[in-house]
This record gives sequence, structure tokens and C-alpha cells, in this order.
Amino acid sequence: MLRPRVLIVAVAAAAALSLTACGSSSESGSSDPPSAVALTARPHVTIDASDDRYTLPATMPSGWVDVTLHNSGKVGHQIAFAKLGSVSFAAFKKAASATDMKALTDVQFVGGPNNVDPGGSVTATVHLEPGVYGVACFIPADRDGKPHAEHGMIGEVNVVKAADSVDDSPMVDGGNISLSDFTFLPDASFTGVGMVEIKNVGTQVHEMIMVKEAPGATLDKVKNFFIKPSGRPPFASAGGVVGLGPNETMYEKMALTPGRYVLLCFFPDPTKDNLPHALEGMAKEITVS
Ligand SMILES: [Cu+2]
Repeated sequence: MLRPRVLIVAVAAAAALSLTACGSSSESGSSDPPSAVALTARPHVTIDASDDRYTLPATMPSGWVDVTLHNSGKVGHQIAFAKLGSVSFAAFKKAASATDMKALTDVQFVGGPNNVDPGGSVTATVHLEPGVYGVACFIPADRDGKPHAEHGMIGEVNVVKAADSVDDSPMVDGGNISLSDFTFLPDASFTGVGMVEIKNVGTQVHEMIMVKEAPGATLDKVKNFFIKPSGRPPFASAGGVVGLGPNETMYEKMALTPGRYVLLCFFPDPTKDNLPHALEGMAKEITVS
């Protein structure tokens, strides 16, 4: 009785091995990292950002979606997805254009890619329920300090259930980071490599801008550059996520190289006259080894 069973197991194992070998050899010619296999399991939507507009699809599939923001502009951009619910697009537009977070307490911020440098791309995995979403860039323009949303980086997207919609949440192999009021809490399993779960355990909307410190940089030097840019940035961008509401979860595939990183949130605190969260302690240095 035992012998045939062992054989079957051995054959199954060999088949699995050859499948794995096939999969990896077909990947090796591509410029994408091997992790692209996991990315393609979900719908993948690429949105272009220029100064100051998005090229948006009219509809997007519901469920877990990999959203890539490609920046063909000259300054950094982001795209925050917010389910409008009972809020009209006109009201969202007015509030986002003025960074009036108090007027946006009834929309559901579900995240999006952040900190996308000119010429670059950042991908984030967000969960979209069917419905109407507003999208916006809250980064202030150099010329007048108003959010890019005010200058045209705002739009409306219809989310509908599609044949390729995926409701199973992504597999996590890079650890977890919680966003709280007002700090970042990477857990012990966080490695900075692989799929990272990002969860908002606070009561306000948060973002996570990730940068890698340049030699000689410090947390304060990085933070001060964001508040008052001058000279060369003491860091290199490393992606990030934007606009994640309380109790919401999203994911980002990371491939951080060893070094010191700073995580920052500049979302305004509506209870403190829109004081950026970074000035309430939401700027943290972490080491990736
Ligand atoms: Cu925050």
C-alpha cells in the first residue's frame, strides 16, 4: 500500500518542480522583477500623470487592483482614491482643491500610489468597491502652494465588477506597517522586500512617503527639506502610499535596498488647523538591513 503512494507523491513533486522551472525561465528574459508573477494575478491599471492632469480610464474593475501611477510631468505626483458615497463629485472637487479635510470626512479614502518622481512609476494595490470614486493629487504646487488638485489633477472614476475582479487579498511576504495617529509602526516581520501590508489603525487619513537617506542625511534634514526645499534633496525617493482612511488596508510591493529610510506623512490634521502630520510626530527613521 505504501509504495504506490510514495511514487505518486514523487511524481507530483517532480511535476511541481518542472512547472516552477518553466515559470522562472520564462521570467528571466523580462526586465520585470520575479515578483511580477504575483502582480499579474490581479487587474493592473496604469494611469499617467502630467503637470497638471491625469489620463484616467472611464471605468476600473472592482476588487483588489494594482494601480501604477506613471509620471510624465516635471514635478512629483500622487493619486488618492476616495469612494464618494453620498458626497457629490462637485463637493469632493471643491474640498480637495482647498485641501479641506473636514469636508471630506464622509468619503472613504482607500489609498493609492504616492511619491512618484518625474519619469518614474509607483505601484500600489488598493481595494475598490463598486461605485463612484474621486481621485486627486494633494501635493502643493511650487508656484502657489495650492494642491495640484486645484490645478486640474482631479477626476472621477466609475468602479464596476468585472470578469477579472479579484476579491482575495494579496499574499503578504514583506511584513506589515501600521499608520497611526501620529507615527509609523512596522512590525517585526517587516523586511522592506516583498508585498507589504499597510494598515491605518488611527482615526485620521494618513499617507506614507518613503525616502532613502543620502550619506550624511538625518531624519530632521529629510523632514526640513520637505517643509522648505533648498539645494539637493538629502534622499532618494522610494515610493509610498497616499490617502488611506481609518481601518483601511492596502498593499505595496517593495524592493528596498539596505540603508536608512525615512517615512513621512504630510496629510493635514483637520483638528489642528490642517497642521501636517509630520509636525505632529509622523516622521520616522527606519533601517532596512
Ligand atoms: Cu498622517
